[in-house]
Amino acid sequence: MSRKYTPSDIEAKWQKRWDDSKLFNAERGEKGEKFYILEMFPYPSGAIHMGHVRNYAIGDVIARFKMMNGFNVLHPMGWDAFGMPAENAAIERGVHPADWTYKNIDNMRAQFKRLGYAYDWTREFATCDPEYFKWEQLVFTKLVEKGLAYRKTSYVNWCPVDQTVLANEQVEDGKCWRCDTEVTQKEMTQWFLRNTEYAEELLSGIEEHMQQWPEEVKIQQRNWIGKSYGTEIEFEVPKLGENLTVFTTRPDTLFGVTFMSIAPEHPAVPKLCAGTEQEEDVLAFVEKIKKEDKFKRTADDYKKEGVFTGAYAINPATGDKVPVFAANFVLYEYGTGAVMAVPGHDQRDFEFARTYNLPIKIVIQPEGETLDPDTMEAAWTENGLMVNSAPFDGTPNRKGIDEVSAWLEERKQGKKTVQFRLRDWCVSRQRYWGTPIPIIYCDKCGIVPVPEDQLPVTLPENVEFTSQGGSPLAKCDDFVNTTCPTCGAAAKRETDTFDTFMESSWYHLRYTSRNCDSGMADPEDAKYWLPVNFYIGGIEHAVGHLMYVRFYHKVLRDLGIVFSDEPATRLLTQGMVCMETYRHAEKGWLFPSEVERKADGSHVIKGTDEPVTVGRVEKMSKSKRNTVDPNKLIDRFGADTVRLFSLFAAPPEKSLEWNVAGVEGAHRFLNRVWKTIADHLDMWQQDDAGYDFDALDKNAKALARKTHATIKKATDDINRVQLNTAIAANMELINDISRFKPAGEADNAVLRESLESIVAMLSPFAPHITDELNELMGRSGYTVVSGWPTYDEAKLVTDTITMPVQINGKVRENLEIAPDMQPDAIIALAMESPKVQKWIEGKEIKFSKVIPGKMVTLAVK
Ligand code: ANZ
Ligand code: ZN
Repeated sequence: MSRKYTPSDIEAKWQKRWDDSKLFNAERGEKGEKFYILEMFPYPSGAIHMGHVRNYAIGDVIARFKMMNGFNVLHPMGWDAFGMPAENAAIERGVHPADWTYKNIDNMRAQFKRLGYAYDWTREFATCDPEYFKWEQLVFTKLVEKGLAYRKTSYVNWCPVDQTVLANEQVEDGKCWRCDTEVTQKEMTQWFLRNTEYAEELLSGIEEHMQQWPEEVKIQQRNWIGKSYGTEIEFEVPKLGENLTVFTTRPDTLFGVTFMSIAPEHPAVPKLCAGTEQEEDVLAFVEKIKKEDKFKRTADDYKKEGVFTGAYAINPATGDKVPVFAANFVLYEYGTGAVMAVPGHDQRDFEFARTYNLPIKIVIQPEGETLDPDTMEAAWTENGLMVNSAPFDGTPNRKGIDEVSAWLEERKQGKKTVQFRLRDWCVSRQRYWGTPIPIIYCDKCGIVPVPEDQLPVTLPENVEFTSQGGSPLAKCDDFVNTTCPTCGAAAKRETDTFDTFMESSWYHLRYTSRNCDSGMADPEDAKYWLPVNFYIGGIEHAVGHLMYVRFYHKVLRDLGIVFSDEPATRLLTQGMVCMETYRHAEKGWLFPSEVERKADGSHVIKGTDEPVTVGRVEKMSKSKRNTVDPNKLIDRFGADTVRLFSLFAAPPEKSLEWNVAGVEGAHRFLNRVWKTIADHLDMWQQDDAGYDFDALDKNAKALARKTHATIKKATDDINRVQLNTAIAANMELINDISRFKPAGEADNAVLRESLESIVAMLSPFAPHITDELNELMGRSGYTVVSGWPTYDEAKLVTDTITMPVQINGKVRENLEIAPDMQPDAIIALAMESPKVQKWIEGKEIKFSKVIPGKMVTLAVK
């Protein structure tokens, strides 16, 4: 045998064998409990990066570990294939998005295969396959029928660069999640899904079903759903001839209202100012604010501005007449879009009142203090006793919240309600490379969902891609012009496509039933495999994808397509892969491969004296050039090393700092495992003699114990997804193995057990080398099949201690005992020892005592 570990000799060979033997193909109902592990599928950008390697390696370890433990594992992979980069490539390079995408998929699939991930490739699909999105279109038409999908004209987030609408979840700090451009607001007619219908269940599901999700994700989801208990209060507005309703969480402050604020987009605004001298100013202000980003408008440091509308409202509690302002910080979509302003007790109202010289009235008095409206520097937002509030004076304000609500309800001036921050999901996008929205507009019949027998609605091929903006489909007459499915008259197709998050909302379902041609999935498949037992992906999806997929799953449940309440039982959010950054004064960011470290520790551009500054450790990104190409690493070290390093360098949830030394360390470790086994290969030529643990000498016992302790630790660690410490435990084990010098058959058996165990335990992490070693040891089959090693509790007992037995002042025996042995048991053990017996036989025991951890003393006569 070749004594040298050469990954390139073995990795492709094993990948082919796994493929040929369909080792990772899952079948429903095979024996063993089902275990569905899923990692968020990649966008086919063309090349994998270290973030992919790590993410998918984490999932692969869990998948293989579960296979070894007898589970029926489903571990699929596919492609989140629609999206903007394909379309941009078409604009910039003239390649068709489909060609670009499928070519990238081929590249990336090959790269994934090189990493030896245990996927069931028979279940692979790309979301741009018409046989995939066909079912999404069909479900959408059902949602239209059920009223869960609807069309609405509203102000939506608009990215001027990508020339498309964005969902709220896709706006980060007022910027487009893709291109970082400031988002503006645009009035458009769009399709929405009624997420808000499920708000309550999305919230309660967090408590009921998501015990195994990271706290951080749950907090973000709770805030995003934003349930708020409050009261709607009616304010009469004489000028309107009708009421304006406000939503407040603080009815206890009702007597302190000194003005009202209303969202500039509120339809009442033009009526409020009609005919007043302010009319023009108000309408100009409205136009200005409509274009502003809604998210910025809610920020604490956002400058509060407004204009008096010229109209007044009547406070239902006091009868006071208060001015109505259009104010930029009031959002039209939240609550009722109108707010009763209490500057004494709400900070935003306070700032607004100070700016526009509006009165401030104190209605909550802190105990032992008197607030002065003229001099106070901030609103009093804490608790206190109600004052200036007629029937409620002296009531603690917390109690007042309920009492004022009840009082208003009695007077029919208000009612308790619940508000959610969650908004319906805008799913229309003005792009080409997405799922066409299966709707036809007919002058006679109106909105007509495309009937099932005409699905899928596919994308036309010959479309012109320009950077001019506007939906490419709208310019494609062949696509747009069609006939009405209901009346046969000429009609037009919807030209928007779906948000790509629609496709990622049900891919977990499709994997369970990849070839189903009667719907999204065969109900038996969905029943058997779902929910996903273990889901892995980035925390950045906390309120985007991870909300959508939960919502959509519930919708599918209510359509009878899935049978669980939630898509995934357990979620792990993996950390980022980070690396040092390098920068040259003129050339800017440099790739690590362009930089050289000199002996004195300084950095220069390779082969020159030009100094390079080493910057912060940051998430690997193309823009900062702090990336390493996994392919080059695999060429050099093999896939097993790359996998092992990405798992060893940090716990899965934490960010990982990439470094060469770490990769080399992982490689050395695998080499050492290889060499140790290669050195002992003749051992497997003989029968395994086995060993009697109790009869082993001290060294052999220690190694056997170490082996079993390592199995226990690795098992527990992998179950807790502490993959780095599971690897570390095996590194310790190989150290102990190297030091062990077997003498005799029993010792050989101990060593053999250690080596076989280490191969099995490393198998999920480094599957190629372990399958090769397994075969070299003469064991047939694959390590994932031969199973995970088990440990024997009896062999785990921690080291014994030596306990001298003194008889009449002289040490006559040394007992080996467990450190936690009880005194009575120690004395009994001592008495049984032949050496002790010799000295006490026929004598009377006058005295016996155990000095814990030290010795046993006996006095005999
Ligand atoms: C009077 C008041 C007095 C308020 C006070 C607060 C403190 P959450 O917890 O987010 O539900 N509000 C209501 N609708 C709004 C809108 N569309 N845009 C901006 N602000 C709005 O907060 C509810 C509170 O936010 C409401 O209670 C209202 O101000 C404001 F001492 O009403 B409050
Ligand atoms: Zn028609």
